[in-house]
Amino acid sequence: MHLHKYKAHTLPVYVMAVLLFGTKTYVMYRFVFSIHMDNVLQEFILFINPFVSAFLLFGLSVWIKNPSKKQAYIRYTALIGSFIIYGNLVFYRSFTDFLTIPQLFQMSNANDLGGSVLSLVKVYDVLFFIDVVLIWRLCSRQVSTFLTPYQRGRKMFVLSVSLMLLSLNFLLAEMERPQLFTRAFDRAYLVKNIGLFNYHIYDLVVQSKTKTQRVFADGNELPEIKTYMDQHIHLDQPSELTGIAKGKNIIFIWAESLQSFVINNDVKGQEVTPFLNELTRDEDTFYFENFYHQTEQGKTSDSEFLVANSLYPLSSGAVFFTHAQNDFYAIPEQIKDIDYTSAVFHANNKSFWNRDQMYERLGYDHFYDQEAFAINEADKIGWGLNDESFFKQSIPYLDELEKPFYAKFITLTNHFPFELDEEDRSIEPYDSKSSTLNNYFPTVRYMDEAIETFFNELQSAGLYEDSIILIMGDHYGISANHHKAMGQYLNQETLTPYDHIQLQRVPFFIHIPGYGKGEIVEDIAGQIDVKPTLLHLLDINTTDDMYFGNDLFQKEHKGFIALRNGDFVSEDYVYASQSCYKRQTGELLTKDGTTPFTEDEAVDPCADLYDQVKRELNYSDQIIYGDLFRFHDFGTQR
Ligand code: GP9
Ligand code: MN
Repeated sequence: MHLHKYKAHTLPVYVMAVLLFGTKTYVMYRFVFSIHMDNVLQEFILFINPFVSAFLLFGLSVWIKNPSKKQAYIRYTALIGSFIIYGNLVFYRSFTDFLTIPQLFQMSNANDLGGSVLSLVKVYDVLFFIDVVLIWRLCSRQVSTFLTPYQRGRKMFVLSVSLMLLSLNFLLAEMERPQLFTRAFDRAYLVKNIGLFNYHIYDLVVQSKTKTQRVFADGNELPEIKTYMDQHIHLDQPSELTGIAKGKNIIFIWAESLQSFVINNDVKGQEVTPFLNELTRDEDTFYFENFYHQTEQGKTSDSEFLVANSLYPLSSGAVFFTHAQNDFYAIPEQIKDIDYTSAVFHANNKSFWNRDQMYERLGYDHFYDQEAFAINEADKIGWGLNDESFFKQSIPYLDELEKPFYAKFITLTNHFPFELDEEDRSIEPYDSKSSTLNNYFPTVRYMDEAIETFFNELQSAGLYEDSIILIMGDHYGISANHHKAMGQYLNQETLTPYDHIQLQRVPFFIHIPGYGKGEIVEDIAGQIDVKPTLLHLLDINTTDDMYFGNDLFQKEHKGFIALRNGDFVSEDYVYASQSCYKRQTGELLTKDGTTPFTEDEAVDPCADLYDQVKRELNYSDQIIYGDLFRFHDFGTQR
């Protein structure tokens, strides 16, 4: 009896607290929040994380000498920790999302929640505090463990173990989701990989960095940027197309990972994209064959940002995450003035890329996320609902939208790792050592067919005639890691930096039913140009606006397309990996910005543009970091 008692006392209270609080946290993550698990590694991380975090938190108590302070620390850590999890749960019940620091300070959200908060609290929720009660009581009973202060060695040991466990957790998280910390992706991913507490700390760091940069800006930076724009970007000459979309619905299809190299191309004798190929030749369609994506780590969300604002995304992280509190004057907000309704359709988790918050900021009226769709097992491919079913299920919603509308459809099936069951394939994969490239072709074809079906469905629903349909590839699907296989496909021994840049072309189509004078446009173009082009099609006056893009239908162009890493393309040159190439031939002109290879190029022909590109990217960054649009008057349409 005595021995038993002694044994029970050998387990220090903080360790008991770790076990109790850790178990509670795990049970809540796994069974109360509906966090979706994709694989065993995620399951494992989710299992260890609550204990790792709890060990770090409660383990700190060994440093406190005073017994009553130590007792209070353990008790209040358990209590406050539980309230943090519980607060998230209440929020989650209403928004299926985790709290962010900005939201915590946003009254509008609190009001949304205010009235219904009681309905989100359940009687059985008291069970989530059982561990707190137990820890509280343990603290008073096992007083003896509080009396003996720990030796320095023991303290260091506890701290080292916590930090090692934490590093292991982060390492596994990074393995499960490379670049998790720089790119963030999705709050649900962050929480399941690093836990709620670490997620809140991460969010705090990101948001404070953003806030500090913002505080130091006062709007004095704007005149210089505006002067630059006035000098280089001329948007005041109407084109033949100006106003053609006035009053029409805009249907904008974001084609996941679609690159231009598949257009009018085949694989093993089979056309890859028969429908899109037909569109390139269609008389109602403009096809931009030298259109570049300009995205970075924020991938799809970066392309959305580029199009909505005609600003560049950031060189690291996803601006959708880091600057979702900024003032923008994005397309959806702008077109409200001409009575357009805006909506996004995307059958994924709404917090992916922080879309739910960013869309509100950009002024979207509706967001049909995965909850708006029935996602049966049979209709799932890869990341979720297949494109066919996605489009089909969207039609009734689209039909109900108030007209005219601006509706964006983000597809999902053609996403890495390009999974598609054999029976769903219309063409065979390619044969190379890269299964990624091999499988890309059948999923691209799948998407091509889904888009064709969507066109037909729009026609049957009577939505086609009165609409203008845009299709754009969001970013590359095949990364530079697959260059060897890509070289084999393109019949090239090696791919140079020039080839790499040319592979950053993504298709862009503007389809205007009944127009009759469409063509293939050879001019260089990029995602930065979509906004001014589209606004002019809608006949919106853009003189007071701030853009870095051109109207693709106007004669005068800025003359280059900047990629986010500083590489660029002009009508004559391609600049990549510190080298200047002739755009039409790929001939290497200068290397490392210094050595001209040809006699007639006395100086590096890319040098001037190089400086301008740097300058422009820097201006765009300044606007985002300083939240400078809050100081700009966007004129009458605001
Ligand atoms: C996720 C989808 C894909 O919702 O947009 O994102 P990506 O990985 O392509 O950026
Ligand atoms: Mn994408």
